[in-house]
Parts: sequence; structure tokens; C-alpha cells
Amino acid sequence: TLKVDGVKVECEEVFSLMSPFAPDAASVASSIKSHAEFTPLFSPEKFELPKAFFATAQSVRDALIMNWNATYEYYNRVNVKQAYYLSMEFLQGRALSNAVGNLGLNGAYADALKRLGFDLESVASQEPDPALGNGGLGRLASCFLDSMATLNYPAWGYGLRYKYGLFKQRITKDGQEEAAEDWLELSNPWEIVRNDVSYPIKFYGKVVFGSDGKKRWIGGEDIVAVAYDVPIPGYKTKTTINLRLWSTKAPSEDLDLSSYNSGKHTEAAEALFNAEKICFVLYPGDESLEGKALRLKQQYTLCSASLQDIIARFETRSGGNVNWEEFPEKVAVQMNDTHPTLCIPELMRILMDLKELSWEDAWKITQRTVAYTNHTVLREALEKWSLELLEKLLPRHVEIIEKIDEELVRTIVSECGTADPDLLEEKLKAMRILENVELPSAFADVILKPENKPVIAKDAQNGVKTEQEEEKIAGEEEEEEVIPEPIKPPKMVRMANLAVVGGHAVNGVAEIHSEIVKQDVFNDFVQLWPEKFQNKTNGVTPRRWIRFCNPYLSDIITNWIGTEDWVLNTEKLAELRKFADNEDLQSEWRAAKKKNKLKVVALIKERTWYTVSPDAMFDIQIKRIHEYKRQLLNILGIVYRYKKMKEMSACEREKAYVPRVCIFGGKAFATYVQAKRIVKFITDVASTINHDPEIGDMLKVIFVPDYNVSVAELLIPASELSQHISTAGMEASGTSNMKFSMNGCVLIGTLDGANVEIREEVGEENFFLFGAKADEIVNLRKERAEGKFVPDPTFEEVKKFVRSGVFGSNSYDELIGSLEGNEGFGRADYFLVGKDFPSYIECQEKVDEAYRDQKRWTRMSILNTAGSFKFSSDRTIHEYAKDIWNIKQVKLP
Ligand code: B1N
Repeated sequence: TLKVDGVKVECEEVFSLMSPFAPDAASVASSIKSHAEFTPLFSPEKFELPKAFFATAQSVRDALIMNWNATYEYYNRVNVKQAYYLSMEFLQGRALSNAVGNLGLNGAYADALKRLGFDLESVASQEPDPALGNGGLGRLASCFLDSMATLNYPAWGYGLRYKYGLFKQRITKDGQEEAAEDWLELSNPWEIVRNDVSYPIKFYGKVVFGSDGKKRWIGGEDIVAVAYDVPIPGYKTKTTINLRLWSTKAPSEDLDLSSYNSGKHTEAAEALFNAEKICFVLYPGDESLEGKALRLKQQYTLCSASLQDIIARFETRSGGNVNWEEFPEKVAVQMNDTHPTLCIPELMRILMDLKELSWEDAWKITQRTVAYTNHTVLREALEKWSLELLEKLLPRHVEIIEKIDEELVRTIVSECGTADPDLLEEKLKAMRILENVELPSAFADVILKPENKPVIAKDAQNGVKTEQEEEKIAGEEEEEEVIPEPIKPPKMVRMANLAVVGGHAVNGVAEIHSEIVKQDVFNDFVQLWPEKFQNKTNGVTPRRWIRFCNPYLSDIITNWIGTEDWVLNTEKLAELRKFADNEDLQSEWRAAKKKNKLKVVALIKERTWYTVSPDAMFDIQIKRIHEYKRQLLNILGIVYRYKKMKEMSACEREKAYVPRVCIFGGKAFATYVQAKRIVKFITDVASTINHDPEIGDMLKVIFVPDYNVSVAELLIPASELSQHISTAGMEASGTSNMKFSMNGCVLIGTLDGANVEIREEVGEENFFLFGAKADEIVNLRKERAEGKFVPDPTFEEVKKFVRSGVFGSNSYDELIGSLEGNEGFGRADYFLVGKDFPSYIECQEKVDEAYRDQKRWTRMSILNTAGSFKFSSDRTIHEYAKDIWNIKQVKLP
């Protein structure tokens, strides 16, 4: 007799619980039953679906924990170099089917549940979808974990355990409404709280000199970060890695017991609440910046707790014989965008203040350890923090950042020289970490400060001013009389610059994006350190994004290729090319698509009450709602199509167009007004078109509410055309484009992000390309600003149609106005919807023509799957491991 979960059970039962590899249905069923009985989360008398889900998840978790332990123990024993992926977001999606699939236990679990009166799919659909991320950046982090585990790389993820995930989206007659996403309501069966793994985190306070003359950061607010471990199983391997999520709480002594006892409950518990609220909600910003102290506390918590943990592990594994120089040989830290950049000053602080290393040694170690991935070139999305706020919250870190900035200035001055003060000033302005901050005093002599520069222009240095210059000076003098004090621009810390300076590698996430990073965003740094800059084109896990979400297609692929190896070696997908015209494959291929479409027909019915035809083309755009992603271009294209259809007879309509179901999904940041207007507009258009009896199945518009990973897993396999239509140069990579292509969906898109590479791989005849190119954008915007842009009549026509009130009383002034004029509602069609509209419409006509020929279309579809092999995150992870992390695959014995 042994104890399991604190309960005595017979050995035979323990064995069945503990040997989940190749267990039969009977032992799985008994493990599920035992969890249902012994895990008292639900009332004992009933055994219904929610309880079945929890018991099943816990039985799978047993297997995961066993493998997790074995993996941890082995890495410890061989003291391998480990990579740590630090991310403020992990968009994990549901775990049950994925874990069962990766363990190869689908059959056993399906049979076991059948014996207990359930089916695996319904049980799995009970799981809440943990949305600890906003979109692509978070989902990428989760795909990376799957690949790291699958490929046996010693690597972990570190993140935060937000109590509430990304908000739930409801669609009402007023557009989007947000509600809290309480994903932990029924508790999370996958996580293991590690009360034995916790670290102190400090905020505020001050810096003092200790008796040894060294800097000490003291006082302030102390909280505790506690680890929650989520086991991440690899596919067909025992390797099970860890996603360690931090939650925050106050140290227990912070409960003011005497206040509490005297009845001041709220005051007494204030410290507890302050600590816990740090991990309450996921920051809902995607590519926008909101200077919230809480967000900064979140970022620092992630960095500090993770580094303390990594360092503790390094020390333990060094066995009392710590050689800090070896740290970068045992540890690689990848910063997922700039959000974890505080890792740089935090590692410096720990090494110098606590481990007593010199600045020089600490700096070398830090630089060799960390690396930075950039995910956006939108200037407004490059993170900056107010120096004042940072100084208050993290005074010691600001000292370190100032010193890093000073060293950087020294490097820039020595590289650039002082002969050309304008050039030097320009370089300093672009590259310094501190913005709007005076130069360190050491440089006062060598560098002319702006206020010391002569007022007169260079070409007028003979002392004679031009007429315009006289006027300008006079104007300035006059103005000075009315404007008393110029407002000083706020002092800021540029996190991207800090990340570039403090790390040994900087990478973009698609070829075109990495080029823009090099040529534009960080060009000055490239000239200084060209060897730092790399490209790592994103990828997605073929396990979740084809094998498990699209079993129909997966079976067909396996049958035709003759092996299931393609799930691990996606290059094998290319073998489908030779069957692209085979009629048997083609008809099987179409049948699989149809089955997936039927599932979506049911989903649409359930969520929107609209009935759509599975015989129409499914045309999908799912992603965060953002102006640069141009959902507005898509919906205006639909409006144009609708207008044309209305002008035709039924017969003409059917000749000119193929029936389509146009599906949208995505969330708009709660305070992003324009994005919310777009949602509202799409739903208004949908309700007009969908109720138009003349149009019927020829055109339907659906907005699927509350888009998340699970919805994507249903929509992507059912999609035939998918839209990736951002203004060229603005989407860093995109990753759903890869998922669609893998699932045999043809893309319509611009030459942006990973679209460029997808088109190269699948062949240009299998990709619908339109729109301006990235290198034309600057000029096109200039042309607009100068009033030289002449909009195409089709664009004028569609705007007029919208304004005529067809879609309700609203005339959408702000929305349509943003596409007009040179000033308009602020941005004068900054995203060039008007410019690309005619080529988009023309391209969509070509789509109809291609779809009419189902043989041609199916061939295009097969060639998309066949050509998608490069976009497995396995390929991406191999590249990171080799080029940035320098880690090796370690297979468990
Ligand atoms: O990262 C994805 C890319 O595929 C997308 O093109 C890119 O837009 C996305 C601030 C972001 N870039 N920046 C963010 C997310 C949250 C936040 O608070 C910025 N997300 C992306 C993966 O490379």
C-alpha cells in the first residue's frame, strides 16, 4: 500500500497511475476514475463532463510529472547549457488534446473515456482556453515551447501567471464589449504550485553605500514571486520541459494583524492586495504603449524572479564551485521583444551588488548571456519608459542604465569622432538609451551641446544672414515673448536601444522584417556591430496547427506520403507535390476540407445564429483588429462586391462571382477607438448583407465573437482563402499565414512579413498578390501629404455607398474620413487603403476565377501544404539553438 495524493491506494493501482507510457484503456480508465474520486473539486455524487475533464487532465498530468522529473533530473546530472525564453505572454491554448497527442495516448484515452461514458472531444472542449497573451507574439512563444520539448533542447519558458487572461469579447449592437476572463475560476489542473520556489522582489527604496563601500538597494516595498510550473511535453519524446509562471504575493509578515484585529480590515490587508494585483491582468496592449507603473512592476517581476531562479540553478549545478565566467556557457536568456529588457540591468545588479563582480566582468557576462528578438518596426510601439518613474521604482537599475548609456556615448564618440559635430549629434540622438537627457558631464568638452551651437545656418557662416533667416530669428524672438517657458520633453529610457546594446544578438522575425530592422530601425547600431544582427523567420508547431487540429487532412497526408514522419520532419510534406494533380488525392483533399467546413458551419450557428452554406468559399481574416492589418480594406472590398451584386440580375451575379462566406475574428484593444469602430462597421455590414434575401448564399459576412486559440483551431482547417493584407512593411512576420498555408489554404496578401517567404516556397502562382511594396510606402505617403494622390473611382464609389446609409443610420464619418484628405481625421489614410483598393479588388476577381475551377484550386491548396514545410517552429528553434543560444539537443536516456 502506498500514498498517492495523500490517499492510501493499493500498489497495483499506483502502478497503473504511474505507468502511463503505453497504458491500455483499462488502466487509463482506472486512473481517471481514481482522480475523479480523490480530487475533491466537484461534488462526489455526480460524474459529469466538467469533472471528467479535470480527472482526465490530472491523469495525464501524472504522466507529464513523471517525465518532467526525469528531464529535470537528467539536465541537472549532465549540467547542460539551458536556454530560457522570457516572455510577458504565452498564448498556450487548451492543453488536454495536445498533451494526449504528444504522449501518443490518443487511442487509450479515447477508449478509456468511452468506457466511462464520455467522448474525448467533448471532454477536451470543457477546458478553458488560457489566454495569457494578446496575439502572435504570445502564440509564437507557445509554439517555441512545443518545438523545444519535441527537439529535446534543454530550454524553459518563463512568464507571468495572470489571474485574468485577455478579456472575453462580446459583440452587441454597439460593437465590442469586454468582460473579465476568469480562466482560473475552476482552478487549473495543469499547474503545480511550487511554494518551495519563491524569490523576494523589491520596488522603490533607495541606494546607499554599505560599510564595504559597495552600493546597496534598501528599503521600499518587498513582495514575493512564487513559481507555478506547467509541464510542456514534447511530441513522441520523453522530454518534458517547464513553463514557469510567476505569481506575486506579499510576505506573510505584511498582514498588519493588530490593525486587522482592531477592525481595520481593508488597511490591514492593503499590502497583500498591492502585491497580488501585480499579476491580476494581462496587459491588453498589442503594439501600443501605455505607461502604467503596474506594467513596469510586472516586467520587473518577470525579470528579477526568473534571473534569481536561473542563477540559483547555476549555483546549485556548480556544486559550491562557482565560476561566474562560465555563466554564459550554461545559460542563454532570450528576451521576447523589449518587455523583459530589465533583465540587463537586473543581471548586472545581481552580479555586481550581490555576487561582488566588477562592472567589466558583469558586463561581459550579461552581454554574452542575453539576446533580443524584435517583433515590430512601428515606431510608436518601440517601448519607452519614463526615467522619472523608473528612478522611483528601480533606483539602482537607473544608475546602471545611466552607466550603460555613458559607456555607449563613449563608444559612439570614439567610433564617430568629433570632426563632424552634426553627424555625432545625430548618432547620439538615434542611439542613446536615454532620451532628452543631457550628456554625461565627462563629454561636455568634446561634444557641442545643441544650446552651444551657433544659431546661424552653416552656409551663412560668413556672418551675413539671409532674408529668411532674419525673418525666422525675428519670428522666434516675437514668439518668445508670448510663450513663457518651453515645455521640456520628458526624459525617457528607450528599451529597444538598451536591448540592442546589452545583448549579443538582435533578430527580426522574417527576412523582410530583419532587413527593415537593419536598414531603418537600428541602422546606426548595425554600422557599429554588424555581427549582432540576424534573421530568424518565425514558425508554428505542426503538432497543434495541423496534426491535432486537422486530423482529416493529417490522415490523408500520412496515407499519401506513406509515413507520419512529416509531423517531425515537415520537409516530407514536399512529397505531396508530385500528387498535386492526382484526382484521387484531390477528391480526398476536398472531402476533408468539407468536413472541416461543416464544423465551422455549426460553430457559426452556435455563436452568431447565422446559417451559412458549406458549399460557399470560406474566406477568413482572423487576427487582432488593427488599422495596419487593414480589416477595413477587406470589409470595403466586401461592400464593393455587395454593391456590384445588387446592380446585377441573379444570373449575372452567379456568372460574375462565386458564393462566399467572409469570416472575421479578432479583438480590438479596449481603448483603441478606431479598431472598435472597425468591429462595429463589420458587424453592421454583416447584418445588412446577411438579411438581404436577394443575395442569399452568394455572400455572407460573419464576425465570430471572442476569437482565441481554440476558435483558430477550428477556423484554419476550414479556410479556403485567407487574408494577410497589411500595409507593406508593417507586419513583422505574421504567423497565422503559416498555419493557413499548412492547412491547404490559399493566401491573398501583400508583400509583407512572412508572406514574402511563403509565396517563394509555395510558388507565386499559388498565392494571390496585390498592393504596394514596402519600399514604395514612404513615397506614397509623401504623395498623399502633398495632395498628389488621385483615388481610383472604385474607391470613391465604395465610400459613397457606405455614406449613403445602407448599413444603418451611421455614416461612419470617423472611419471613412480617416481614409480621406491630407489631414482627414488625423492620419490621411496612413495605411494606404485607398491606394491598394483597386489592386485588391482586381486580385479578388482572380480568386473567384480560380475557385470556379475546383481542380486548379485544389492543386493550389495541395501545393500550399506541400510548400509550407519551412514554417515549422522546429526549423526556427534549430536556428536559435545554433546561431544564438549555442545549446545542444539532449536526449534522455
Ligand atoms: O509578433 C508576431 C509577429 O508575427 C507579428 O507580425 C507582430 O505584429 C507581433 C506589444 C506586441 N509585435 N509586437 C507585438 C505584443 C504585445 C505588446 O504589449 C507588442 N506583437 C507583435 C510574432 O513575431
